[in-house]
Amino acid sequence: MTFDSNPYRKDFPILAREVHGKPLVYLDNANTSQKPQVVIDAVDRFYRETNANVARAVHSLGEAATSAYEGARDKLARFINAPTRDEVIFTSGTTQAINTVAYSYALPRLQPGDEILVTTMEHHANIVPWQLVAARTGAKVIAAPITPDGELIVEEFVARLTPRVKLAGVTHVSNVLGTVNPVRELAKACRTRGIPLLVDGSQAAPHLPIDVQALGCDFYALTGHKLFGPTGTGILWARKDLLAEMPPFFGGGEMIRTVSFDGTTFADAPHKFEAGTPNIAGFVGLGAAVDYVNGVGFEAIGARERDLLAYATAALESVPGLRLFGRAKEKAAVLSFLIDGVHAHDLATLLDHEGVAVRSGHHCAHPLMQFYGVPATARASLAFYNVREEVDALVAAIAKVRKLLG
Ligand code: 7TS
Repeated sequence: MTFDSNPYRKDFPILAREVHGKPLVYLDNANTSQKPQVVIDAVDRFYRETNANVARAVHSLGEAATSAYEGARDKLARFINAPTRDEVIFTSGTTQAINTVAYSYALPRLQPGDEILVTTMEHHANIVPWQLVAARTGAKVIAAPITPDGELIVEEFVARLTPRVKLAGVTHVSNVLGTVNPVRELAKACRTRGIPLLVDGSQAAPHLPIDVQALGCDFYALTGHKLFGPTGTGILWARKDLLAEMPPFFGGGEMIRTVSFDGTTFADAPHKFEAGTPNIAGFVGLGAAVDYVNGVGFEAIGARERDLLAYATAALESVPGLRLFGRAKEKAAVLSFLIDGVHAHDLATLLDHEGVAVRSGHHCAHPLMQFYGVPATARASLAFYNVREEVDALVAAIAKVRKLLG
């Protein structure tokens, strides 16, 4: 299969490989995306030419490594339009970012009876950290409902923003439904009530331009490995005044000002939240990924993904017995579905034999599966490097599976 209609495919070496003797059709981008050669090269070059620890050695390599690492922070700050680079904390991913807010911001503030408001469509990463700190404080986690089409019911979210709510969290884009939530509107409602809003941007960053100032949120978390960068990278952005009030979550080297047995004083953000040796090469790679994405541009990414979403939606709807989950008006190219009489895991396994990679399971969204009354779905999640021919391959592989099992 050649996919010459998409000039970006050649930037991603893995897309040229085969699986089970068939061309790879990689439709599991919401899980992790593939890496362009420029990212692979940046990591490789770092280890071959620059490797040293950061923020401590005065020798040449130490300085070069520090400037590459801090340079990545500048790139990420611009990528999300953060007011200052010091508001960008490097984490291992969204999960660590949200846990940092849970333990450093929420835990010291929560009282019995307080609430943390999220939505039914959250990933477990935006549910479980809140439950852990709620269990320690007597607070509780509540959820705003969604429609059967998979849209957040905004009035219901706003109605739950009572004085008991000490923090709200919402996913920017649902990893199961593709729904793009109206974050600006939610942030405005939160702000007028003095409630900080955390946005889980894991699934938004690869698809949409992000401007944390325009969104008006207080915390924004994202994952680097879904943004064409290395695994083990991510960021937490938070407003400077909030970071200043937050005690560190992890203690150790590189996050202190002075240490004695009488007491320790801490560095300012972001270093206060970056104890120990970070994933230096990973962040250098993430900086290269951001450069790459900026080079492609969100206009081109959006245009390709809109075309793919419309094409894939029509193609899947034509499959007899297929149920599609998530029909939001504002939607990213994520398609969850089930086929009558076929378990999602069996479907994903059989699709793999045709070279088609999709995820099956609960997608770390048990409450959403409970809402739809299903244990699992199959999910095709697309990136700008996918092409219509791959959607055709998915549909052809599904037809083969139906014939086999029907
Ligand atoms: N939030 C959302 C909305 C996600 O989709 C994911 C990962 C995470 C948080 C966690 O990110 P991490 O990098 O810290 O692990 N989502 C998925 C998925 O949809 N399929 O596999 C992982």
